[in-house]
Amino acid sequence: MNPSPTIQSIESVLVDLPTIRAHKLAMTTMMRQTLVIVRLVCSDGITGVGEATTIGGLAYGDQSPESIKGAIDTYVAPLLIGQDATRINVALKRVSASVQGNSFAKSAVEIALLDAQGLRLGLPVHALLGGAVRDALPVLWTLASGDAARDVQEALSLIEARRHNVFKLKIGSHPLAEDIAHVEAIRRGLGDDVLLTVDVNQAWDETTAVRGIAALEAIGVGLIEQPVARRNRRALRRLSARFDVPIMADEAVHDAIDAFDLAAEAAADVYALKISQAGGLWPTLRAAAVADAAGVGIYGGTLLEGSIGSIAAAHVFAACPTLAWGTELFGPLLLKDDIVVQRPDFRDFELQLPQVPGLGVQLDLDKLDFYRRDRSSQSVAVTG
Ligand code: MUC
Ligand code: MG
Repeated sequence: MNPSPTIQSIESVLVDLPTIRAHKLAMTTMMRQTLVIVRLVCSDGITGVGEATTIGGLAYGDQSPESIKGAIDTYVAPLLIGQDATRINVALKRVSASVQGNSFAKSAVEIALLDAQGLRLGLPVHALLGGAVRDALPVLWTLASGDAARDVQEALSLIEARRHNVFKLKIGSHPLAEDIAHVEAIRRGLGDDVLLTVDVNQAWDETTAVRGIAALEAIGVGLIEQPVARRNRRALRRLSARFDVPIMADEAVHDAIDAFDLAAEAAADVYALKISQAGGLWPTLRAAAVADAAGVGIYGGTLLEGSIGSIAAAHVFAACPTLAWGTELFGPLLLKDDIVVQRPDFRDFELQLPQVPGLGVQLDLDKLDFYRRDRSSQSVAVTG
């Protein structure tokens, strides 16, 4: 019998891609997205790819693209070189024993290991996770240009193109009355039949949230995401108890332990699960299992990953037994260009799950070369 393949090298590359338009969130406005791309080479000649992203450097969370790359290069990779590439649980346990936190770095490497293992066994990544229970995933679109009229036009053309029919609005950066007027204008423009959700990205205090959610409920908004600070679980619980409209935890729920703690307090009706906040695909499944056990709805969240990260997320959300609230895995569509050979397939309001071995996404090495930050041409490519 052949000896098990080992991990030979792990490379991480920062890639800056321009967005198709400004993307305005409560804490930052994005003009570009940075991907941390991982290439993991094994002794049997197989290379797996992984990815992690965040939003706005350190504006969204406490791990930046640069810190993710630093954690991988300096701490995670040296622990894994020479380890059995097929015993992914052993490899990740070894990392966790010596690396606290850093869920994004762990997730990117776990994705690359699963891609490699899928390629090796001839199985799609979802099959390694127990198998998909759906072959395509509903994907909403975030209207975040900052301009209500432009948002309405954008939504109408996406409905017409059968790409998205549910829309999330980013609010929280303006005075409450302005934000409510913005949501009302979009509701008027799209009519009552289109499901609208809002994401406050932690921007409100509890009293503002009480007024804001009451107004949004009256407008017919279908879901309220992370209205208050991530650590203010008690406020989240009081808001969930007070209002009929479902309240979704996002920044407040990273992993299975958060999922358990929030469920124990009945603090949220829905969880937005994100692969890198959870620490990878298996940790996402573990958080989803807790949500299921607690009767909490699951929503496939994004940190605006590119094609590799979004498809990795698609494999895991396809494998979740329940997914009551669909997904927002539209990250690749927000990017002007890509670094993969074939971009993900979005049609009929859904993202199609690749059914080929591994993730089913192949890096375009020329494009990677062009957009990698450590090339001097990069600064020219993304400015302006
Ligand atoms: C977030 O907080 O949900 C997801 C979609 C989007 O536009 O921003 C992200 C982050
Ligand atoms: Mg959110």
